[in-house]
Amino acid sequence: MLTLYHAPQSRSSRIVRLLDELGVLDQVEIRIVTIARHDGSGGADPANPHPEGKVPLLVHDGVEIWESSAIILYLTELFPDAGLGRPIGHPERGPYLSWLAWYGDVMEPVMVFKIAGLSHRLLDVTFRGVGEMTARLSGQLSKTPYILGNTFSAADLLLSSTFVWMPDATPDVPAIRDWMARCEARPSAARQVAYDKAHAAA
Ligand SMILES: N[C@@H](CCC(=O)N[C@@H](CS)C(=O)NCC(=O)O)C(=O)O
Repeated sequence: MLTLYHAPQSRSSRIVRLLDELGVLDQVEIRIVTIARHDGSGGADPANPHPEGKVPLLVHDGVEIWESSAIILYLTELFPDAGLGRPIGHPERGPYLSWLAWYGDVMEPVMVFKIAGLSHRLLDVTFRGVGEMTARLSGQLSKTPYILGNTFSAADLLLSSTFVWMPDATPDVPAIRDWMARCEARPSAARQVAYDKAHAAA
């Protein structure tokens, strides 16, 4: 039994999209919950068991999995047939794990600090900044069409979700813009938007 706690137009939207890409939307119960939004609207939902009131949260046979990158790794291993993860022994396994972790440990903090207008030497030393983040992405994407190589993976889905969420923050670099266009041309992108629109009232 798999349950995803989801708030439309939030970080859990990318997990709905992943379920679609995996072809398993019908095998997961999606429970729509409210969350506290940055604009002060909404609020934590008592129906959401996430200890911090956040989404996404995946529950599999009573076991909770939280944090987007962990959920993505979990789901791509549970449903390997779509080829969106990279199994142990695959030459792209190391980069797959690394980009998933890099998202949460570097990319997300860097973007949040930038949008919050925060700047501090310790933040720069620890996470670097938007310039370095952009260089890291474009360094890979100028060599290969997707972040791991020649085929789309769940790492592309996770990393690109940042700029789906904040299009104005997309670096004006051809390799990144072209990669975003490739990722967003996938039918799952439009279906995810339609899904959230249909459930937006929650
Ligand atoms: N690093 C976490 C972040 C989760 C997160 O902050 N989710 C937001 C939605 S965009 C949330 O639930 N916010 C409600 C709150 O902070 O109470 C992940 O990627 O899963």
